[in-house]
Amino acid sequence: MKSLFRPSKVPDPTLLDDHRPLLRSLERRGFIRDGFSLGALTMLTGCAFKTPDSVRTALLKVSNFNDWVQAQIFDPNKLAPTYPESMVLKPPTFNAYYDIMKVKPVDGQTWRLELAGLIDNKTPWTVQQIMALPEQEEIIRHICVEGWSYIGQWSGVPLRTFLQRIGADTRAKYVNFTTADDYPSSIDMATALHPQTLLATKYARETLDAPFGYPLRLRTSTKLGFKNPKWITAIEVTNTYRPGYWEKLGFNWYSGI
Ligand SMILES: Nc1nc2c(c(=O)[nH]1)N[C@H]1C(S)=C(S)[C@@H](COP(=O)(O)O)O[C@H]1N2
Ligand SMILES: [Mo]
Repeated sequence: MKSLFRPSKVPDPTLLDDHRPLLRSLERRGFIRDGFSLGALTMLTGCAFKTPDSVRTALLKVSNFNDWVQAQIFDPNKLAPTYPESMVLKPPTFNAYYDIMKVKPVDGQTWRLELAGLIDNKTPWTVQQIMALPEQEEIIRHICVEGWSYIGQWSGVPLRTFLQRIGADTRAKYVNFTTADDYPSSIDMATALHPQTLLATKYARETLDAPFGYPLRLRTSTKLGFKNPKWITAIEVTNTYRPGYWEKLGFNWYSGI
């Protein structure tokens, strides 16, 4: 319960409570520390906060600044750590914005990967065609903002190779993904071209199981878990920013590791 008699000069700490995901996102990337207070936000932004909305606006300002900082320092050629096969978790840990029992498996027979935007050849792809592409394998850590992680073994065509194959304009700013479960997601082109960014079709050398994104999902080594859309149905190359599922809820878009 909020105290009705809180002295007005002391910021109300419950004002931060509605913004935990955004705060965790900022904390995760080291921009703010655990225990970040309203007092600290006041100093950072020079504003006095009285309403949850004003707090949210200030946090988003910090978050956008952080996007910019991260984009400046992100090195598209820097590789994330990889791990030995003995450390791979089988099966992987499931997560989505709903329970695993609610997963609706994708039918590989009728599935097509649609292409849109700044791409020369927009012919849709079948599962067989995707599986026939050159494959790369990597064992990397998956980190979820919710505070857990695991080491996974993924294979599939590097997104960079795929974008070249379809004649995508790699000077465009964004690669946006549409998924079968209505979970839009968007990454910057530098991440799309990163040598460890895969369109994954396999986990631990086996075709992906339904909960983990069959037939096609993204695996980035330099982004948080939520930037790895599963059950991809369309890829768009564009200069138009389209916020993803979590970004619409206030998470930071860049979300690099
Ligand atoms: N289509 C889709 N992709 C998604 C999600 C989702 O809800 N829908 N959740 C994301 C989140 S928050 C995480 S942590 C990872 C979990 O991937 P995993 O189940 O393979 O470990 O998937 C990401 N990709
Ligand atoms: Mo996540």
